[in-house]
Amino acid sequence: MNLSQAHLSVRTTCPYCGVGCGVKATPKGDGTVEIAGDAGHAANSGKLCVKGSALGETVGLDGRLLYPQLRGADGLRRVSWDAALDQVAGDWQAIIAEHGPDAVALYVSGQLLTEDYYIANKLMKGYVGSANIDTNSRLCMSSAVAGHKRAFGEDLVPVCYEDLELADMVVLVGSNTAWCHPILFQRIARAKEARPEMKLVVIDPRRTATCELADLHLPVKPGTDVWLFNGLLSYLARIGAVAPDFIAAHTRGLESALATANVECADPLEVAKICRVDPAALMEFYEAFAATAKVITAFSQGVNQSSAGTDKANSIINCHLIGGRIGQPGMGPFSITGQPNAMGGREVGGLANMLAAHMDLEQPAHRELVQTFWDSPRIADHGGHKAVDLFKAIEAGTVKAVWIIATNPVVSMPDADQIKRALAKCQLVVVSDIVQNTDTNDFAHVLLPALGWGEKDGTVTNSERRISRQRAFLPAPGEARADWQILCQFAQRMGYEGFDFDGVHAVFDEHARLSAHQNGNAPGEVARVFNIGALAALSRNEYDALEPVQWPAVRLADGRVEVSQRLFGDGRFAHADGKARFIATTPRAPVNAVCEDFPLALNTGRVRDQWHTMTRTGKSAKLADHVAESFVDMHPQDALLHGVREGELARVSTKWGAMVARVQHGGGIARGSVFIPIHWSGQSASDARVGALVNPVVDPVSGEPEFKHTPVRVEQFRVSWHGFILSRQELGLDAVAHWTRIQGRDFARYELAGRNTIGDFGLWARELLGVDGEDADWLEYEDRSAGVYRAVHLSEDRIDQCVFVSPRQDMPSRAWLASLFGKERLSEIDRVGLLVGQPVEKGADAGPTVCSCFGVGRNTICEAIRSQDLSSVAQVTACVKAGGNCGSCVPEIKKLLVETLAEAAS
Ligand SMILES: Nc1nc2c(c(=O)[nH]1)N[C@H]1C(S)=C(S)[C@@H](COP(=O)(O)OP(=O)(O)OC[C@H]3O[C@@H](n4cnc5c(=O)[nH]c(N)nc54)[C@H](O)[C@@H]3O)O[C@H]1N2
Ligand SMILES: Nc1nc2c(c(=O)[nH]1)N[C@H]1C(S)=C(S)[C@@H](COP(=O)(O)OP(=O)(O)OC[C@H]3O[C@@H](n4cnc5c(=O)[nH]c(N)nc54)[C@H](O)[C@@H]3O)O[C@H]1N2
Ligand code: SF4
Ligand SMILES: [Mo]
Repeated sequence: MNLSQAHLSVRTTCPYCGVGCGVKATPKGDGTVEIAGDAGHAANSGKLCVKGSALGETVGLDGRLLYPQLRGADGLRRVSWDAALDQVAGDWQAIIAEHGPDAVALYVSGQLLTEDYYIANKLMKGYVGSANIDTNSRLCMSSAVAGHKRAFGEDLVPVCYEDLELADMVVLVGSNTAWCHPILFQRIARAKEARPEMKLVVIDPRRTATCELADLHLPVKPGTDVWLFNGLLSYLARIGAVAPDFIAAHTRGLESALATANVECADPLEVAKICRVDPAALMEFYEAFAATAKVITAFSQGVNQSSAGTDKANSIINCHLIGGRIGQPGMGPFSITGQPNAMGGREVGGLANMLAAHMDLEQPAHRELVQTFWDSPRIADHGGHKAVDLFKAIEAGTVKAVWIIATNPVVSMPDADQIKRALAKCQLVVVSDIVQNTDTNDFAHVLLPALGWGEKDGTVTNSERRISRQRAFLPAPGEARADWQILCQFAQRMGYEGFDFDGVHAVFDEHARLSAHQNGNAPGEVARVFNIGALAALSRNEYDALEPVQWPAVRLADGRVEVSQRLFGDGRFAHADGKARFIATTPRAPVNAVCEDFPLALNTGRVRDQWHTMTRTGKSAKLADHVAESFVDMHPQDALLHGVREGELARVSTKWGAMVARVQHGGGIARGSVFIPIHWSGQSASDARVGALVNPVVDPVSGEPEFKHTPVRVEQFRVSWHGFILSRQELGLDAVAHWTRIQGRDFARYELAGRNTIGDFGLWARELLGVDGEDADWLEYEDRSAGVYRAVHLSEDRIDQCVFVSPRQDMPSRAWLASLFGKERLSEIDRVGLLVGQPVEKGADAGPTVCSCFGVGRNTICEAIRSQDLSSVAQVTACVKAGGNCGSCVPEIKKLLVETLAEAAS
């Protein structure tokens, strides 16, 4: 980008979830970037959720990894790209020469662009000659992929987003859509508003924000989905809600699937008991499904991340096949993808058990096709290690070098302490990332700086198979390079030909050509539905101007381009005989059952405003407040039983690891389970990395880990004091028993808890805050006998730092204190407030953030509801703005309305 381009809007794609919203980014002269939704993008028509809206706050260069670094005896030191890549290539060559190609591995990510991913896969499978390339999509979508392949013969998502709006019933299974795919959720919400008879069913053990809109919520016992859908299959067959012609012409295997379903699931009462749901509610679901032609069953991690994940997916697909609810507008099974390019990764064959362009490693004809196209010296002929096995092989020493790209496995893998052990033992760990400090980077021998969102160019594919461009609008910082480029430069050092591309468009071109290469039914060809031949041979300019387009995008013999919005409309599936398969799915419980020592089931997942390990969203103050700290959500009775109290810290442990989190009664969880979010790492908290607790059990077909079910124990985490600090300077808090760091607008906030006795508060506080000199402007209040202490460090009448300590949990409002950091000088009233420990002015405490876009707190909303008699979300928005931008907080405002009105009525 050159300077004259500043101030021009660039149309690009959001780097977070698989909805794949179009974004308009406008770099301003002062280094900031203005972000808006792209009204021309079919996924979002101009809307963005709160994470997308906050993208501008995450593109700054603080904390970025900007130069290649090598680890020596005295830590990391900066080196040239040549030195870094020579080192990696030299080591890989030596290891491959001595131990063979399976002794090296890539571990990559659904957050890579398709072009990066294509190169990584080509490098490993065609040149190194090993399929030891796996990706964090193994943790995410691999059960859906395996389910699709079993049912359809190819990894194909049959529907498009519009189908959610055309459906008469949407079933969301194991998906907290309101928080994790907010723009899709809003599309459903608007459709339902226009047609209130449209039915929304949510199947999730928790009562999530998604349930606020649901007509029916089935809070299933964790892990019982196969029983539920086998029960539905059995019911549909029994009452004759089937499509005999469709079944006969287009499917196989119903008999055995049905026989299997009937073994345990023929009696809905029995199913209700096993799934622990109200039998009447279950029947309501079954009857509505049977009575509705246009049904979409959308599923996500509550389905995939299970030791029965692939069977869960197929048990859902079975129910669509039996009634022919597939291939037509408004109907079908719909695996919602998580990461921005989960789909693109699947297109290039980024998993250890796939080839490229939807071809199979096990099939000699497929291997030959790909190898000939690449003109590569070799081709991997057996599957590589899937993620969990890969890190086991690293610990065992059979894999001696791993290159980790755009993922943070020390946080996100199950049994995450095992990942630490593996990396600590590994001969060569290379990490390509965009930030300097991550839990994984701590183990890197070589750190390589990658270009991030806004700096790099390429394509991503969203949940509805729509390919969109990510475009650069910022200059490359430091010496960072694009991931595909780094890999190509490495490949050339390895002596491989086939990596000489004169731009990212050329990589895309090769990928598009391969998708169409010998793709047909003639002898010697391999038919695949994935075909983007129409996008081959784009010039650099055409590629830059590429509009979002769904695949397949096929160039017909007469030159016309045919794009398919949805698949299977003609009843033809991708198995050789053209028929879909019913899969017999025998239900089974999660592998590790709760027991006396670990009596609760740990469920893990996401919160609304953070993205995974927070390396990017963690930089935004706007996103920090909604959920500031890790928590363990549990039922009040379970809390009582285990001796922990709401608001206090608890130690949560499993056979694999332990962490500390604050107890919360969100009101949405049944007895027997607890829920902990996945976002906190060693960078953001002393001990809140939940991956360390998760059992490394995987689905036998897909290899996807059972992230949603690990037996745990919850017990009191005894502390002698609680506290928090707001500070304009970053602090090191290793001496404190428990801490969490939260990004503020002009400061960092630290929540603390200590197990020690503080002798001299003043001394302790000055040391912790790094305040020296007697003449520092320092206000303090101390009540020794009560153990209460507060101090404020001012510089030139502006608040610089403050610290509060108390033996009790209830302390002054952080929102109020945060507001003081925005003031150029503190008033007398502010100072008095600081010393008494609460705001003196009415309304000064907005409460915890509900609406992140406008920074509206809970107190403000509830006060407005009470004082102005508000009764709808629209009125709340009109009054205090909350909910008026991205709408992600609407489910929570609804909940506050109900609660506040109920309070007022009582
Ligand atoms: N805000 C935010 N959005 C994101 C992400 C993020 O980090 N933050 N990440 C993105 C990614 S990569 C992904 S994969 C998606 C994930 O999107 P989702 O799958 O919607 O999110 P999760 O919170 O992982 O889990 C979904 C739900 O599964 C439920 N569940 C647990 N066990 C079971 C079960 O046995 N059966 C059923 N039916 N449900 C169960 C959980 O209670 C949870 O509410 O989100 C994407 N979007
Ligand atoms: N307990 C539990 N664990 C889970 C899950 C769960 O539900 N429960 N969900 C799983 C799922 S679905 C997923 S998708 C994973 C996600 O887990 P991860 O992939 O480990 O999480 P991220 O924080 O997204 O990691 C992305 C990394 O890439 C870096 N990065 C960003 N952009 C670029 C780039 O352009 N190039 C390069 N080279 N690096 C970049 C970021 O700084 C960050 O370090 O977590 C999985 N882990
Ligand atoms: S829904 Fe939000 S996070 Fe997902 S792509 Fe759209 S703006 Fe980005
Ligand atoms: Mo994911």
